[in-house]
Amino acid sequence: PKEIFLKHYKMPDYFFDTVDLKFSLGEDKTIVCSRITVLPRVEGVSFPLILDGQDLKLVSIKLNGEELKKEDFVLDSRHLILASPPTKPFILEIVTEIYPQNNTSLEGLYKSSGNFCTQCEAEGFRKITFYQDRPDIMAKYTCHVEADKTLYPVLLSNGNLIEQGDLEDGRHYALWEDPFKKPSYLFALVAGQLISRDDTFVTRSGRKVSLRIWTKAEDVPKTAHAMHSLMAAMKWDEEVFGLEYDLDLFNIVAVPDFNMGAMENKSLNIFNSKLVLASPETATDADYASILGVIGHEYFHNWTGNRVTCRDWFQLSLKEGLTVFRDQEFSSDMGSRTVKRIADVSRLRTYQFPQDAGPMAHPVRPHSYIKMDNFYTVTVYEKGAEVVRMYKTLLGSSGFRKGMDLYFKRHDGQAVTCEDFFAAMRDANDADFSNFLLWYSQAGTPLVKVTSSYNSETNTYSLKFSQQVPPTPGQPVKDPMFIPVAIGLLDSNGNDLPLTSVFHEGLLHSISSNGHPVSTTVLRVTKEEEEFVFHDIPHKPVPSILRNYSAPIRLDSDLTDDDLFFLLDHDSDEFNRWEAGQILGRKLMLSLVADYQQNKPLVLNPKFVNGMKSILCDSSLDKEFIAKAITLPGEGEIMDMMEVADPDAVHAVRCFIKKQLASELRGEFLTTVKDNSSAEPYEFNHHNMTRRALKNTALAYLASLDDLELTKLALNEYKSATNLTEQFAALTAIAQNPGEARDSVLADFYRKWEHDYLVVNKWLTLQAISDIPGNVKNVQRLLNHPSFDIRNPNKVYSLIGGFCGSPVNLHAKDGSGYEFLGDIVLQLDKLNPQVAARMVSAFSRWRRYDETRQALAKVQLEKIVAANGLSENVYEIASKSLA
Ligand code: B3K
Ligand code: ZN
Repeated sequence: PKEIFLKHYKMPDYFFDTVDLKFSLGEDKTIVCSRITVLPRVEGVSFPLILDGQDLKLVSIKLNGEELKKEDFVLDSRHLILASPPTKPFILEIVTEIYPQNNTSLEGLYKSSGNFCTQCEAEGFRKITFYQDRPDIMAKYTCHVEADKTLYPVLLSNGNLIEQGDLEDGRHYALWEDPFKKPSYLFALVAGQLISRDDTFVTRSGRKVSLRIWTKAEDVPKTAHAMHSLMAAMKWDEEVFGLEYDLDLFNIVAVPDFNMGAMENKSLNIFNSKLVLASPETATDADYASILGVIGHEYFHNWTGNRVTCRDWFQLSLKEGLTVFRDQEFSSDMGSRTVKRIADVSRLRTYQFPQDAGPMAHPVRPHSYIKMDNFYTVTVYEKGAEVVRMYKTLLGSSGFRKGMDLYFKRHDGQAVTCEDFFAAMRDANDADFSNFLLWYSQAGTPLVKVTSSYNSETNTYSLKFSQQVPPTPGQPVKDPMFIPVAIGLLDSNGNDLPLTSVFHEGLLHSISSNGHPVSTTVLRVTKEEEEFVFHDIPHKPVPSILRNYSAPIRLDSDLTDDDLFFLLDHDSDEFNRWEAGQILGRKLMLSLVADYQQNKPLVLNPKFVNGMKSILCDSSLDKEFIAKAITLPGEGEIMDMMEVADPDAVHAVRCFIKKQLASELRGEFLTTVKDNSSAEPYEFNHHNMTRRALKNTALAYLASLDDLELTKLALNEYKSATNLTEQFAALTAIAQNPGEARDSVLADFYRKWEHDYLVVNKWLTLQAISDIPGNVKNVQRLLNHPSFDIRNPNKVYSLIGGFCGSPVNLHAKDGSGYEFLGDIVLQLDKLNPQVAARMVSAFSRWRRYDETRQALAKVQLEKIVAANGLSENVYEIASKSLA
């Protein structure tokens, strides 16, 4: 396999101006004709024209109308090369044959439950026709689609429908024209039996946009929330960024077979149906929230990604980091900002930190890849979004907006780089960003240590920072980064102290806004070691550091437990209140893990119980915030902090604390469940959602006690629930404990929802992720369950992905989890390399475990790498994991 490097980027020698595509869709083959106007970059000089192509049967190729003969071009398994094409503009016409009905990779043109659909990002267009399949080739497309009218009554592609009609033999056609230049990865085609929910959005400049969400007929009622989300997103982008939609039609199609969440093809978004379909009975609050966020995300790409796209795939975060940031902000504005921030930071910690500390660690802008699909990662997306957020933290809302405006002014219609975004932010604000660009090129999570001291004679308070960026593959030594640290200081009553000035590098800087002191200031930490001294601080404060998580770092401070309990109670920055609880939770869990490993009895610190109790009973707090604040840090997070990760100890300790809290706060939890029950019909709004979140968290605590009365309570909740959020939470609560209640309620749930594959997938996950010892056997059995299908990515993510989410069983000491995963990865790889690669990633941190586990995991990785015909996708991850 060949590695591709950012530093080898070269401008293309030929540009494509217009592309006219013609698809004749059929049951045993599809014929694709493409007619491209090619413009040499430098006229008069001849270079070879290299077209990408994969799994294509070439039927014919013509240049300026003349059929080319075998000796006029070179064809290998990945390319079609014209050695010396004309040095003036010319027309290339290529006819290929493809077989979508056999395409299990779900990349290129394929079939999903009888319908045709496409997925071209990153490099799937080359599975449709020969093309320069790279994002800096931007062309205007037309697309003519013809197919059997009965089987495929709906024919969709990008842009505007300009013609349609009937043909002979029961066939019909549609001709689409997209007026905007686009890279091939944004091309889309859908054909099939689909019905749409229609609505209209009028943009603020008065353009009437038809909105259509397509799905199979019986699911149309479940698209109301998606439509509502789309309209909210369109409005929000106008209000917050001044960005309007630019065509008269916007289509979304929901398909059941899709490798990822969704795809932002110009004016024809294609979605995994689990991110479109929702009804109170079949989707949870979490599903409703994801749908809102992802519909927003794909819509926002119309500007950040489509109108301004990436020069090359290394720049992926240019569109993804920015668009994730935009969808995070959108969701924050639609719900609770703090809770959304907590959820996003948890996600970063749970998934991105481990990636950044493992063999697949890569910068937000990777330096190289074997298979681009492997770099649609939490680093490029979520850490990338944190990088965008830092610009905003540094520039403020209006400065950030100025930067965005300049970015679009300069680059609309172009394929650009991360530096271009950086330059727009900098130039629009005349900002000094020193070494900020390192965020794009250095991998690893910076570790920042802070020590504090108070001087009562001078009334000064000093914070000393030191930073270190850990080595990552290919980057043994790092430079210090530019880290914005938002700070507040609390007085002894827990109020924010006014901040007036700070002494730094020999200068006293005043900090104020319009002449008034502020309660939060952003320090710019740029050196390995650095001190900031606050003046006019009348007594020793408690510092609130990294407010709202102002930079994607690990923070290590000298705050005492008392300080942390104080912050948990008082910090005006709600994010840091949650964070204080989490730091306490992490410390507690780590010390109990040590006790457990030394066979000491486990005892829970009463202060922690009290802290949790006061949060739980604080009626002034947002209920979802309470639910988050009383949830312990995840097992992975704790394992990450250990020298040698010990899944059994961490799991035992987390269960112990959970049960201990449940039994000590039993009365409070029972009241919480009672007070937050409601018989009102389901509504997805903040008030009801937070109520359900808190109730469900309390119920999970209670049911962990495995006591008859509480199981009955949960069973009653299960039976009386009128929506999936509460029903599934009750099921999950009951399923914690093996036994009769669990078995019968799981069986009941399946009987009830057998007909709804999205609900059944949750049922699969719930069983797969179970910590019941030896659960690998159940998962193996479920592989043969009628509801499972290894060709459907959602089912694989539910069952196999679910199993990987259970550390005790994946890392079972007898190696059974590893062996199971190793076998299934090889089986998947033959069908769908992208999905297989996602699953093999669960092995990547094998070196974090003890020697016995390491040896067992290594055997599986070696088995995988040695397999015949292994895909590049899986090879890249498995071989890098072994390196
Ligand atoms: N841009 C797509 C992801 C494509 C993944 C290709 N393997 C969805 C998104 O991020 O919006
Ligand atoms: Zn995206």
